[in-house]
Amino acid sequence: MLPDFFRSLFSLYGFDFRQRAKADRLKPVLHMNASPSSSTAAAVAADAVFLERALELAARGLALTSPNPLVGAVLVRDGHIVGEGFHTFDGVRHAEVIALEAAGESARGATLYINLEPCCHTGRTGPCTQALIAAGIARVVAAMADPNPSVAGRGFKQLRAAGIEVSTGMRETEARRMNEAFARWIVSRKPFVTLKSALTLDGQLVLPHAKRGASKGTRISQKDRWISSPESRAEVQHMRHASDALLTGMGTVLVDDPLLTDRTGLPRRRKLLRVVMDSRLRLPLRSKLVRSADRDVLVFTRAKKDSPKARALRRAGVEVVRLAGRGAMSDLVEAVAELGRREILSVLLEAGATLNSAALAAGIVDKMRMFFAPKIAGFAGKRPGTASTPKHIQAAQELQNVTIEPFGPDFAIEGYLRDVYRTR
Ligand code: AOF
Ligand code: ZN
Repeated sequence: MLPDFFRSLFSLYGFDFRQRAKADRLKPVLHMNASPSSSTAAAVAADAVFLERALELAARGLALTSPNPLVGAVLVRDGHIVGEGFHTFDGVRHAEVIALEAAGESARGATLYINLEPCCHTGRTGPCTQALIAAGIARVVAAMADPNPSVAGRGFKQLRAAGIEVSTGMRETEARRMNEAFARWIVSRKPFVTLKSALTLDGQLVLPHAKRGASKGTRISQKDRWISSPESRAEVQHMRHASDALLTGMGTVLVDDPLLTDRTGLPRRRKLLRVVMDSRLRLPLRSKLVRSADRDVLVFTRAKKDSPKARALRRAGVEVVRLAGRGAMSDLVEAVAELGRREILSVLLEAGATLNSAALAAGIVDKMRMFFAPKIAGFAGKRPGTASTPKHIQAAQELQNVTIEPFGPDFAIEGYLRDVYRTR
């Protein structure tokens, strides 16, 4: 539950609270269609239930589909599910085809519920539109169009041309959110970057006693060093699980010595790539990152590739990539483009104020997620969590589609700096 204090505070400003409970999510759909005929209302309610199932199935592919999208499919005949499936990259087959194979002959006359437009091109597999037409599907309910330029509406067109009834748009917001990283990458070949930060209510990234040297003589437990609650930190683990790469800066590595791993214990197709912006190649060989490197640590630097330090890092299993070194912002643009070339669809930026502000100024950030803890750091004047002088002064950037979600005593504010679905 959101503490009452925050609820009243934010309702004052008219923020949306994201509804998580399934029942709550279905409510608007059911209400909107409650009249005129109850049979229409029942049909819309059934559509909502089966599309919900398709979205649930799609989500099971989390961390298993990249560089492909998350897709879940449900085939329904006479009100019963006759086949379903979800895509994983290693499984190759598309969700529609898995569902068709499960349904067999029962697919004839059935309705397909799916979160993404069926494809009409040949990639690693043949076009799903043709498979659906051949199987005699009568109707398709798809939450969203495929942002892939090879599909982009042509899948729907082919289905309609074959006499299949196509409805789109129901649950579009959730469906788009689920595949926003895919949408960014498939169009631009750049990864979707989420800037994540945990802050006190007075906007600090560091608590006073967590400052280096501040705890001299006193024993501060790890628990008291955290700004955010266990619930927020569990959500951050979930965000890491959903990401292909994590990006941080040398400052954070030197101060926190973080491991930066996905500790959800859930299966993933590729290891979470841990990436450090380290212009002077200061990454300590004894850091947790280096000691745990297993072809999953990548350092972007301006230092020479064959320096003794670079060679030592490589021997320790770290990949070192040299950047042109035209400045912090262009370094970031170059680094992110390189990650895109490596089929990294999503990057979680977990860094300090300096790298965060350079990333914002460089225009690489798509979404921000700020976890606010109801704590006051109370630094008088000095702001140890922030860069001493802002290096990248710029106009304020406004976030779009802002939502707020509670995590224990904390709340997370999420908002977008770019609409990845607006390509023109
Ligand atoms: C998927 N899984 O269930 C659906 C996809 O190279 P391919 O043949 O796997 O094609 C990948 C494209 O197919 C993908 O970019 C998307 O546009 C479309 N739909 N892809 O991986 C699926 N339905
Ligand atoms: Zn397909």
